[in-house]
Amino acid sequence: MPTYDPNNIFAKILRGELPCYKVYEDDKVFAFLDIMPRAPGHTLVLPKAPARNLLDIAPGDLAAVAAAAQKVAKAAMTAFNSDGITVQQFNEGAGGQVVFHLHVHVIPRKAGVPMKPPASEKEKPEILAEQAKALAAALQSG
Ligand code: DGP
Repeated sequence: MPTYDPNNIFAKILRGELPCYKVYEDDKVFAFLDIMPRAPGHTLVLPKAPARNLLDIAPGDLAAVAAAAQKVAKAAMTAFNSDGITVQQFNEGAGGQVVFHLHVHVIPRKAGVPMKPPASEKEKPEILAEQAKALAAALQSG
């Protein structure tokens, strides 16, 4: 199995070396918007601890990520008036993983609206900023 690369793009975001549209943080987990969303409000939920994917993450960190993904999903139902939520998580290149720090995709869905293809289009910064604000507010009040 390949080892964790501390210079992956999400590790840089976690260290504050690159910007992000943050929506949630606790002692074990960090969540921010995907800049190439498959649907409005598409959020990535990450462990703060270094983990490449499902195959090497410590069970306690995985549990914390799952609990945070549930919080984000519930908040997204309110913030985006969603009809449902799609959760995805990819492992290794063969499994569809592109960035090698474990992340869970939480994707708000509207009935009848298909998801965009993965990483197809960058969202405008002002829209991401607005969505992050709405989601963070729903998380705080929920
Ligand atoms: P995957 O590793 O296949 O689960 O997908 C990686 C996702 O990360 C993809 O949906 C696009 C997103 N992404 C790529 N680069 C960046 C970035 O610099 N910032 C943010 N917020 N998202 C990114």
